[in-house]
Amino acid sequence: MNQMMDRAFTLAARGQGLTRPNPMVGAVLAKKDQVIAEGYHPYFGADHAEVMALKNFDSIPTDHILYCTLEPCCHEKKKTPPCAPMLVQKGLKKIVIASLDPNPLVAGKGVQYLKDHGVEVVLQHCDRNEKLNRHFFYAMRKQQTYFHLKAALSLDGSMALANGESQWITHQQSREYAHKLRSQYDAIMVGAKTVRHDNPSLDVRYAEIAQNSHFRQPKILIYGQESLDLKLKIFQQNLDRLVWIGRAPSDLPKEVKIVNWDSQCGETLAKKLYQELALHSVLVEGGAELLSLLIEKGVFQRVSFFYGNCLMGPGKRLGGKSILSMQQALRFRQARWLSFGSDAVFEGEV
Ligand code: AOF
Ligand code: ZN
Repeated sequence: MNQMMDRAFTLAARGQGLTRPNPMVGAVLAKKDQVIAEGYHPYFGADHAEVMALKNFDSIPTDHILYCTLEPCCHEKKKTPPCAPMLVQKGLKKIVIASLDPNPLVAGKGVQYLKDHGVEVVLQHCDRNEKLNRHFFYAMRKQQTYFHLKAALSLDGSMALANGESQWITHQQSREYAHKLRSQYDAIMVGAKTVRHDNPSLDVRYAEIAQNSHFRQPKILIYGQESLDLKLKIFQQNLDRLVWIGRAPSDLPKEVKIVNWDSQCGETLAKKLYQELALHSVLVEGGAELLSLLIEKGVFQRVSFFYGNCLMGPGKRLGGKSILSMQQALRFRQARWLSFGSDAVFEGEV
């Protein structure tokens, strides 16, 4: 990859966890192999990468090229003014982009606008965007929410003891990694039984990003139908963050939003969450019943299985579809193992 585009991606990644559900975008203005100015989209609602990079320029010299990791936007009626007209107005002559913007409101129209106004546009396709902005690309293309399943398991494959106890299977170090993961998702989803049993806070605490004033805690989605004690931790914070999925118990505080969804109905949860809550990404953290339901229905794009250094005997396990031959066993793409002390984490994509 061109070194300017490489730099633009490095800058883009600084917005990780802060721009969601917007994509991370970086931009570099260069004169031959010299960087003249740089910018990135720092957080949701803030200026776009191109605006940040060019804020000190009233007009751009004709021998300067802008490298941008994403096609400049051209649509209106949104948080910030569109970038493509600004680039034309400042006299940009050439831009190199790494991907078209999959947002249907842009999707090539930004490039067309630039070309129509005499700007040379080079599309230097780069897979890095697919990884960096995997949630945004998936949600925009499929118009549905990206699901990442996360489970903590013992070495012998239990997620909890028969009595529901599961604290703790993994150690602090891998829990820090889990919090970093949480920070990258629009929402964290759990089953109501898990909330009742574990009384989790479901926020990002053990990660530096939580100190950033622009960081917004992910929403909390609770799936199930059983009544929960209102003294539980999730009810002791901003109730705007809570969404109940499924048939809500009658004593739920009225501030909690409800999304009616029945696992037996044809409509997929991924479409429903996208349409009703505009969520691009959800990290599902358990318990075994909810994870098994989503595995059975094939509602997942990525998994993280955290293995703790313990044997727990026959307890609560993951279900899913019965597999009749090893040929049908699901194997993951981009598989990798991470290790945190004596814990190991498997990650892969469907
Ligand atoms: C760009 N440069 O740095 C980003 C872009 O609500 P807004 O104004 O922030 O616009 C969000 C949309 O703009 C987002 O859905 C995506 O299509 C595009 N993001 N575009 O030219 C940027 N972050
Ligand atoms: Zn823009």
